[in-house]
Amino acid sequence: MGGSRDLSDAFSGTRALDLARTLVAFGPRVPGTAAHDRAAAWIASQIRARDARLVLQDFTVAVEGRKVTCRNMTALTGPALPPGLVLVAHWDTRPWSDREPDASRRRQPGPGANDGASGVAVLLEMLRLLPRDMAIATVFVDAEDVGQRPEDYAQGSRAWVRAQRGPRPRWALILDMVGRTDARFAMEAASRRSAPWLVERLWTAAGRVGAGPWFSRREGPEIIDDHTPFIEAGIPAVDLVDMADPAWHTHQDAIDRLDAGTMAAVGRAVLALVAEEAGMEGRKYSPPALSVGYDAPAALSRERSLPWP
Ligand code: 1BN
Ligand code: ZN
Repeated sequence: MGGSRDLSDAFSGTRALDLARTLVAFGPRVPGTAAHDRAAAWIASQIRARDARLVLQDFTVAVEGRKVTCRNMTALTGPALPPGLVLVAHWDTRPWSDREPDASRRRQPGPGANDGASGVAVLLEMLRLLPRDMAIATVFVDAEDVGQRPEDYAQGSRAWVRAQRGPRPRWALILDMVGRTDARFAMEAASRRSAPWLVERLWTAAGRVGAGPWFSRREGPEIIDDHTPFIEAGIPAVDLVDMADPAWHTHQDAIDRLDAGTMAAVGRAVLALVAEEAGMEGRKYSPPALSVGYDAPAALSRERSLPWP
């Protein structure tokens, strides 16, 4: 996309949606299943294709009394320094569909399209574009959603934070459930307490790139999610999360409910924030030349029909 006006403008919502479709097609990414392992291998290959340095972290969690192996995958870009910025999405799928209206299906996992795949897809599309002159960790965490009790949630991000050495990152931004048609992001309460300045900067950046309609000024409730371990470790962290998805933890959380426009709004808002950090706001932008050819999917020609200014 040589013709981009600036960094955020280079983000393609259709590419992100295609990435989410590929990920969801592996089947529910429940730790301990073959679909989970195949999805991990695909995410790792996507990270490598964007010329990032891949760091794997394996750990075990207990799901219904069974020990299963989980895997965090970190994509490091920019200089070999401790990352100043951390971008996070969970890639696993909840083993159960607790909120499914049909009680007979509650013990089976749902597709995890918005819950899991949407954040991964937005981060993978961003990873192609991130400026390579800043040390950034883009982290695909596992085992966010194996919880029954509060302390069982966010185990992957807990393991990731625990393994960090060296200076603390400036901030972390978590993307969770960021792809639904009609998504409206409220300001999650723990994020506002942890980093009100970062919430403000992200919401302002969203307004600048035309993503304002997706970002509500309403204060949402506090939740436990992947921002929790960061905040507990003293790292300012914000969870951009759609807490009002009616398909959440049901079998309806499927790919057909995701929307390229929402994903573009999120990707562009976050990239505008990153551009601000990198002091490249408003500058004309060329994406990094990747050594592995990034396939330009047919999707790009469809991009023009996106409902986007
Ligand atoms: C996110 C995805 N979460 C679970 N699956 C955490 C969460 C908790 C999200 C409460 C919304 C409300
Ligand atoms: Zn969930």
